[in-house]
Amino acid sequence: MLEQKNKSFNSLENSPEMFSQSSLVNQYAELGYFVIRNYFTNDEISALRKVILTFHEKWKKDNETFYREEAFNSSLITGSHYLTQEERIELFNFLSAEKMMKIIDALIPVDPAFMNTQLFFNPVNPQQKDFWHRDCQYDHDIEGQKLAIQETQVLHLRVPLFDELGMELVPETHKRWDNEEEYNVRQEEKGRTSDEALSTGRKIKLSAGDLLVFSADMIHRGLYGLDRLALDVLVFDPSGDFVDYIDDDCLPERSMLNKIENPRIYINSLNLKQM
Ligand SMILES: O=C(O)CCC(=O)C(=O)O
Repeated sequence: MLEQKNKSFNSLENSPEMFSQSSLVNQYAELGYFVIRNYFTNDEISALRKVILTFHEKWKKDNETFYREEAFNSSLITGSHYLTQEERIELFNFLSAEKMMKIIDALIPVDPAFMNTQLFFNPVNPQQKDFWHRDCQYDHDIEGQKLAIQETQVLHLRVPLFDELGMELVPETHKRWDNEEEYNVRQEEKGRTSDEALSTGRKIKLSAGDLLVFSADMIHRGLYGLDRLALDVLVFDPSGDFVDYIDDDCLPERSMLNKIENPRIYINSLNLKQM
């Protein structure tokens, strides 16, 4: 199934029956993202939705003011605070299933490591606007951001649990710096604001069951609307210095590893933490 050639490189619309790993790698290298439509079955998404909604309801109660006033995501979903051991194992199994590893291994062939999970939803406050950013801008000054996009590799794998407006991405910015319009909007310079439209943006509508893979450091924004609830898993190339981003509590305990079918990605993270 994977060996069949992708019908059109530029369409970026891959179906589970019609993609090859090498075409996905090429699409990612060229543009910084790709989508596989209907990658997950209804049963897989229903089971995942159940665990994630359990997390989300408890998280919202526990973070009521933050949720009401400014939140648009939560993180640390695999941690022990809101989910039982069984629920966590189910989630660990989904995130490291062969289906996911096929994609992750194609893009990060040597020892890919699990970093974190995030859950994106609509802000309660309608004044909050979706905003352009590169993930690395929260850790680096401008020169550091320029280096980050050349040197490091963090993948977002987005699994929408409901149909959503999706993401808007600026193709190729995983490997190139901002043009003037992008820079002024993203950095809110020269009177521009980060929620303004970018002429280079490409909207990617997503449905439950799709998988969107994109580079964390490309220019992107989530599009608020519909009933969005999207689970993102972040995975990194161990040659980058990201070990401090891993929360111990979000990794499986050693005793859980034998209940996870394919625990390699977590073992890689545990090994990095011990170095
Ligand atoms: O969906 C969103 O609101 C933002 C998503 C995002 O920025 C990310 O996944 O890094």
